[in-house]
Amino acid sequence: MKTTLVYPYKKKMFTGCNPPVSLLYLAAALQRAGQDVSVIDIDEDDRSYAEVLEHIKSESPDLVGVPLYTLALDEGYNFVQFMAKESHPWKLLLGGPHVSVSTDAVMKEFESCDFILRGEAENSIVELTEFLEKGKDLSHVKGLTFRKNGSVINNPEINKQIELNELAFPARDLLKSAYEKNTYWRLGHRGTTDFIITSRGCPYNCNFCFRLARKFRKRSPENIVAELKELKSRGIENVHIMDDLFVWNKPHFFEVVNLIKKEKLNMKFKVRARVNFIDEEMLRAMKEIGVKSVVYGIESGSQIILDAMNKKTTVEMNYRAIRITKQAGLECYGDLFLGYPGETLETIKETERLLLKAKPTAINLSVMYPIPGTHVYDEAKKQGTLRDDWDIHGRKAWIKLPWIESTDELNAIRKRVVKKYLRNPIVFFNGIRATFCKLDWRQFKVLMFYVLKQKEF
Ligand code: B12
Ligand code: SF4
Repeated sequence: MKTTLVYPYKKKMFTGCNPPVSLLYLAAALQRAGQDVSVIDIDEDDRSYAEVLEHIKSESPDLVGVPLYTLALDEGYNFVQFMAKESHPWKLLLGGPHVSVSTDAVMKEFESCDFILRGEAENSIVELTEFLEKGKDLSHVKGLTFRKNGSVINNPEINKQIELNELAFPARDLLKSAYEKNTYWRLGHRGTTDFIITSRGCPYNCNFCFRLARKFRKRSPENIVAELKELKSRGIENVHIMDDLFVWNKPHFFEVVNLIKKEKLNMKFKVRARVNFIDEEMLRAMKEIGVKSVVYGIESGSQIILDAMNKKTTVEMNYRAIRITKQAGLECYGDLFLGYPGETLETIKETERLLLKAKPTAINLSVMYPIPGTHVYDEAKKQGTLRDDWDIHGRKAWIKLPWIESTDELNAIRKRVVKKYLRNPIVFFNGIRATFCKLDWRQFKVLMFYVLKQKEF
């Protein structure tokens, strides 16, 4: 039984490109179970759908797996439709965040889909392939949705949470050629950049956030450092620790840090952190082990909005986190968005004030997208403020605020805020220092191409 997992989304941006770690986790589980598996990433050599399809055919798989994301549903659909144009011998399996919530809609819209695996799928994908191989009754595969005699069957959820320390590390070998071609990189880091996930689930309940699994589980320090050592042995020197909760438990955080020191890993890190857990001692320790930048979910500069989001942070914590991070000599990145219910021109001004006063090194300011499965989406639906909805043709859901008629208006405001922030001389200077001075030639070319493409700055 051969499975091919495909990542058909272009992840390549002017800021970098990440490997499809979720698929590499699934592949590792299949490999460990003795199954034949391959992984295809569209970003390797900037392939077209036709080239990806040719590659899939050359693998002669029995099962092809594709992830779906709500915000990229149209892209996922286009790819699946492209595959379905020709008859093929394999079964199509869909998985990932979007299918886990909108299962029935996906089964309806994606007519060529044979199976869906809901939730974390390392165990269930192994079960599915083994059941298919042996021709066993699929109604016993937990978390599986499938078609039988014209109807859709949803098997019960997987009750057992996956124990993270027991998982095989992502099967990066399966994308060896992509790694060798330096497909994966981040702006501000020379050479290959990879990412790791040190925990899953989250004990918080931010109203806008989509979580596949709620129960918080973290990997042991030994397990985390073993994966880092493996990355190092592959020649990867830059690692992004992607989960917010890496800093959640201070003793655990220091155990990881001390182990990294002991192993003399000498790598460069970018770390995500929550503003309410960070302090000077942790930042000093981060600097010592090679952390270069910290990313915070700042979200907003308004307390009213932070409270409405149930973020459990304060504006003061946001200011403080940015200040002490920069004081520690680290770059500070902030993720924020505009348009949460309750947002007004005044709350946006507060966000703008925070950006211009605290001056994080770089920001990612977006507009609010309500994702199915989140509290804010459900509430907006109940209150009649949800406009449009996600569909396979690229339509996006948004939440009506009393003072805006479309997300375009919000986007225009967002652009104005970003421009003001970027035109601040200190921000501009820091931005140049954090990016241009650290580029290798290839990254420089990508960035210049992007800058020249912009009509205005
Ligand atoms: C790193 C990351 C990225 C990176 C890299 C993604 C990559 N190459 O894998 C980048 C920056 C490219 C990215 C992009 C996007 N991301 Co993102 N990303 C993440 C992040 C932080 C970690 C993902 C990860 O690797 N998790 C660890 C793995 C093991 O978990 P997992 O991805 O959920 O995978 C498990 C299951 O979902 C399932 N599964 C996943 N894929 C498949 C496929 C098959 C066939 C099967 C059977 C099962 C299956 O099994 C996996 C193993 O248990 C998550 C948040 C999080 N903590 O998970 C957001 C997250 C996945 N991203 C999200 C979103 C919205 C996006 C974007 C749509 C954003 C945008 N505006 O474009 C894009 C879409 C994807 C794309 N175009 O590539 C949302 C998804 C919500 C949703 N309902 O769709 C999340 C959950 C963040 C959030 N809370 O809002 N992302
Ligand atoms: S935004 Fe971060 S802290 Fe909030 S629920 Fe999501 S992962 Fe947890």
